[in-house]
Amino acid sequence: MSLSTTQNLQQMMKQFSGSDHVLILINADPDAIASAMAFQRVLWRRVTRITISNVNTITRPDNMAMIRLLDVTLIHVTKIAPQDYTKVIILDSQPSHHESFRDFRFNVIIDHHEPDGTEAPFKDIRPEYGATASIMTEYLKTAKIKPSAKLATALFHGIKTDTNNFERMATNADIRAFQFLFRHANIHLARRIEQVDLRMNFLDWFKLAIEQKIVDSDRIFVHLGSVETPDICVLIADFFMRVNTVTWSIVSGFNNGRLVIILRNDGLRKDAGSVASKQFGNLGTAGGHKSMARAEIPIESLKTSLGNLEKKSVQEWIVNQINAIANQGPRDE
Ligand SMILES: [Mn+2]
Repeated sequence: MSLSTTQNLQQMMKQFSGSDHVLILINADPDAIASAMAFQRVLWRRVTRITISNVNTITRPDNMAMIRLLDVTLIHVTKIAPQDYTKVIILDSQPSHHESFRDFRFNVIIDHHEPDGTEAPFKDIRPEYGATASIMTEYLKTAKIKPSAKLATALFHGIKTDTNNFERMATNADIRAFQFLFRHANIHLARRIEQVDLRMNFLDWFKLAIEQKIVDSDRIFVHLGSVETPDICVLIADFFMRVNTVTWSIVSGFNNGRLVIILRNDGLRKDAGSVASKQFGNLGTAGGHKSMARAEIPIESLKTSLGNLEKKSVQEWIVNQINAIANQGPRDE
């Protein structure tokens, strides 16, 4: 970075005056929500009004819990009047990332994705960072603001989410921010937010999955039929992996004109991603990593291939596709 954080903070603050009505636009996920909270705190009492607005619809239960438990007020972009605002900020995204951003001219862009080339009076884009929350934590520290427990918890959760608990790329800057936030965050609240991943009606899908599962030695399969969101298949596939003898978990459902198949394994055996692409890739899209994979097959190609879409036939077909390759020995390297 050519500018020091102090210079960055000064440059950034120069964009605002006391009469400003500030709009912060985000694609709401934990990192973006936390970054918006931090930005709001930095500008607190320095502008007339600050509104945080989300361009996406928030459906993930953990994000809903974060908003509720940390008292965040978000207004959907369709419910705001853009002309009421004198300054517009985008955090944890850039203007080309979502069509709803295109109608705005931004005064400030702060993000950690690769630069999309959009010009703005103030830009701070650091692709090497694991989270925008880490950048915003530096702004707080530089401004000598001690974050409230809720703000620190939000940033803490944002960094954990975007770095997948530091399993994904993170820099020393992310680690430093995390260490600082750890001292101020409410760890119980952070754990609670992290723990929430279900909606009440998902419990019915767990019941169905447990009742209808097929256990074939160390493999568990279940085809759920039509599901309201493929997230249900992901949650149940992860849930079955928690059974001590299970090495493969394959959960599928129909959603939005496709058969979605979620594959999980213990990471010791065959590569889930290559199993998915070998066995399902010819009918749709498939891929993933060593222990996690996903296939999506358009209903028409499945129907052509199977002859029908009955629950039983679909389930049998998936079991056969997996067993055909997974029985070929412990490793495919
Ligand atoms: Mn992010």
